[in-house]
Amino acid sequence: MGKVTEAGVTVAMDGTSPEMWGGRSGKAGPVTRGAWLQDSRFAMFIHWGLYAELAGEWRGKRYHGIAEWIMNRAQIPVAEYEQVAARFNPTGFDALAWVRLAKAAGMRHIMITAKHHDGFALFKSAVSSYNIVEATPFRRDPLRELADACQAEGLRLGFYYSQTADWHEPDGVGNSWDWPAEGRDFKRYLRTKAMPQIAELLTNYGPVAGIWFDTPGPITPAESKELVELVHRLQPDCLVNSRIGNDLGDYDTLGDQEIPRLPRPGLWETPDTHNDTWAYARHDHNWKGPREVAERLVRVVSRGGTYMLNVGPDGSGRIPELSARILREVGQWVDAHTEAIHGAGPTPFGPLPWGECTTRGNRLFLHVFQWPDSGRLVVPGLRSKGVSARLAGGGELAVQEVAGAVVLSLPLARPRTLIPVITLELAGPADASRTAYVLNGCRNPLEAGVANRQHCDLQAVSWMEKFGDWKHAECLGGWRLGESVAAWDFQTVEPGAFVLDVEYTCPEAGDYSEWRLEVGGTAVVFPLLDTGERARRAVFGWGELPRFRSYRVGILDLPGPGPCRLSLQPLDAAGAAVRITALVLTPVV
Ligand code: FHN
Repeated sequence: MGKVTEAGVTVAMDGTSPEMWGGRSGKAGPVTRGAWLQDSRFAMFIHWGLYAELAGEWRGKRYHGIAEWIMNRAQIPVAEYEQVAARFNPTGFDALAWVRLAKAAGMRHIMITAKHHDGFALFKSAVSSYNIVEATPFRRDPLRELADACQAEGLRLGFYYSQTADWHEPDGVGNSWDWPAEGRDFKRYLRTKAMPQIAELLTNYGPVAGIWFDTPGPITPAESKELVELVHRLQPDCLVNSRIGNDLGDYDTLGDQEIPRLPRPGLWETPDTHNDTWAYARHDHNWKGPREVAERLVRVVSRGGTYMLNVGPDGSGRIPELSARILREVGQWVDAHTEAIHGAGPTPFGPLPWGECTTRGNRLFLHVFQWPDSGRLVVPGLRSKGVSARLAGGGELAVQEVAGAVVLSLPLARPRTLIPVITLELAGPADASRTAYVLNGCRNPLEAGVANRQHCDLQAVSWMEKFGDWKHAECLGGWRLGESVAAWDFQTVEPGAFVLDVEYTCPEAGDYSEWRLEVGGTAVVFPLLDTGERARRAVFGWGELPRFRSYRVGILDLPGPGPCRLSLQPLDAAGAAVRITALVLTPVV
């Protein structure tokens, strides 16, 4: 279903490859439009439409993965899918309740699917009668009600619009089960449906925060540009995301669930699912709990982005209670730490083994994911003098300045909160280095992306497990016998004994490859076993299935304090098949 371009890159039009997310707007310079996105930092994404009524099931069969794709996955003919509209009557829909939930979660804007790939408009449209007001017994316009509720509660509202895929229209992209692709006139689709409907959204609902385009597929640069111009002509302040395609847009939408390892300049966001689907699926209970949500929010903000977390209301119009309860709990934490989230800036540090850092002026907010049981928190790489520290909900903390680090004395008991936050007040801008540290008292991942590489590659691996539930990892691969070496340079603040685990994925071809690791003058040789990775999955035929596991190498002594180097190389040709995502050093207890 994908298309191979001249460059030999697969451009997916079917949602089964990460290339479907289009280019990046590449705008890293001064923000000209949408500075509010940086203040917002936390948003609610809503996927809601006819697919919510189906809840991930069609004719008694469950479709695991992203439920808004059910029309495509079950190849439901248009005429039959239209019948779902005839019974869609979500009388439990309460716009104010959704908006208040977003607000209670600490979210500052909402982005909702006005029209997803199934072509059904969740708003009153003069362009197509295939809309919620005309085609369903519900007859209400949820976008109108949401716009009013957002206005009343002071939240911004934007609209998702699938500009390329439209499975309801012969001229839209993606429906190969009702019509052959030959004869498709995509330009006609743009002129007669997409553009007029986008114009309706920008004319009938007051100020629109953004039009969120998706899966650009074969849209041409001229077509993308025309859509951007349409949006800005009708509402000059309305943001367009980079999934308009062809490296356009006002800001970057990263891949689904993609959180970058490093701070990233410019305006950008990470869209994330709360469970493993965007739309409601009756069988998906895999919610991220409050701490996981809060940690993912903090990770995104600490890289300089905005976290857009999705909810999938059900066919009655209600947001699943468990999802709502978790969001409310996150909101209580966000409310207590608004300065560390809304409008907060990125970390000045390299990887922090125990958590993340966000900033505001001369204040650093340390988000301690792993509370050290030693009662000492080392803030590596902080050279600023005259630092004072306060634990939220606690009091002043004793601060010791040591060479190249600051050490805080903590209470032994972890505060009872989702993430304990410590505020550091500095006399001026942070004087910090991005050097990596391995610390006693916490788990220290040495990630692939941080390694110095000789003759091996850093590969971005993206895959899905059920369907559309994207996962991402950076891996060291392309190992060559006798040539490749990866080395991690880091500092220690004291000597220590650590268990070393390798996190990796490996197909049968790499089974029992031998590896050599050297640190502090000691060499260790060990095998890596195959992890059951499959190059292509037998069942669906879409993409590879890496299977990461942890392999325990043994216990190592690290010298300290001072610089340290850990290097790794394959000892046989089978190592070529292995992809390593991190070495993890955990203190021996
Ligand atoms: O295919 C869509 C998918 O259904 C969902 O809307 C996500 C949200 O980012 N976007 C596409 C896949 O990335």
